[in-house]
Amino acid sequence: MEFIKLTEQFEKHVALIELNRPKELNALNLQLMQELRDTLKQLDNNTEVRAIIITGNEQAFAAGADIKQMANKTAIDMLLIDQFSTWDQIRKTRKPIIAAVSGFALGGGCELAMTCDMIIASETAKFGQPEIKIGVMPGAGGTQRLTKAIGKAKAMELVLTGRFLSAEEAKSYGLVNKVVPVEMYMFEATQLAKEIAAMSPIATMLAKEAVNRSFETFLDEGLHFERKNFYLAFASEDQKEGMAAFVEKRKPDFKGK
Ligand code: DAK
Repeated sequence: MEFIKLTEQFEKHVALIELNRPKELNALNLQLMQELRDTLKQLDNNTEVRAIIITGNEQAFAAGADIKQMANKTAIDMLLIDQFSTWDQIRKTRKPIIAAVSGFALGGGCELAMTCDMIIASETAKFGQPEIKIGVMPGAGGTQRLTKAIGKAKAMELVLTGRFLSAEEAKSYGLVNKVVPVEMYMFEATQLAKEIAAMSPIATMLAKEAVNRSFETFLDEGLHFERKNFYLAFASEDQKEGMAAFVEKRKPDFKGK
């Protein structure tokens, strides 16, 4: 892999993916996105991995899709490349993904962070959908996810002006989980990943799926879906272990079975 650095055992049950095109501020070209998709698929199938962190570097999480690669494409080129199937695969990752964001998270970079399940940001993080400034609009979920995360008025402002949100603003609007000094964001993301990785991976997977459902459906269907996953959790050994451990006043040892 050229543009993705993978550390499969970054911490116990935690994998780290680093976007690695630093000179281009991690602009997301097609190859990088395919490598990211394949890596996430591999980690999703690896039972040792229970949580995933995606990060860039201090300067940039990702400054968007690669404008130079897109500049001369026609609508039919875009249709045939079918980047959406790559993005859909990322969205379908069943294990929890934490975005550790420092510096620019713009356009596709912001959309990628929002496709993750949680965002830990450094104080230097800047979020935005500046596509309007180059004559297009968000294409990987930005108009939908940003609006759901921060509300219509603010999302409309960002999408129509291309303005950036500072990390603190992003936190005040509920886009990010936590903002910390730049030297702490990887530590915080790792702590969160470790905490999640200590839970039953089966319950985690079912719960992630159910929370995501709330974005995709009406309440009645969402509640129905949640109920099915709740029952399903009772088919796992982890449920027996978790509840037995509570009763016996000890720490549970989840096996992912
Ligand atoms: N693409 C290609 N190269 C980029 C880039 C990008 N998005 N962003 C930065 N770079 C490159 C710059 O060209 C420069 O390269 P050299 O000129 O040195 O060769 C290098 O990174 C450093 O950038 P700057 O010199 O510009 O650095 P500054 O600190 O002055 O400015 C900046 C940083 C982030 C404000 C600026 O680089 C900037 O405005 N970048 C573009 C931000 C942007 O417009 N992003 C949105 C792109 S459109 C889809 C999925 C996704 C998308 C579309 C469809 N499908 C599933 C169909 C997404 C679209 C987008 O993201």
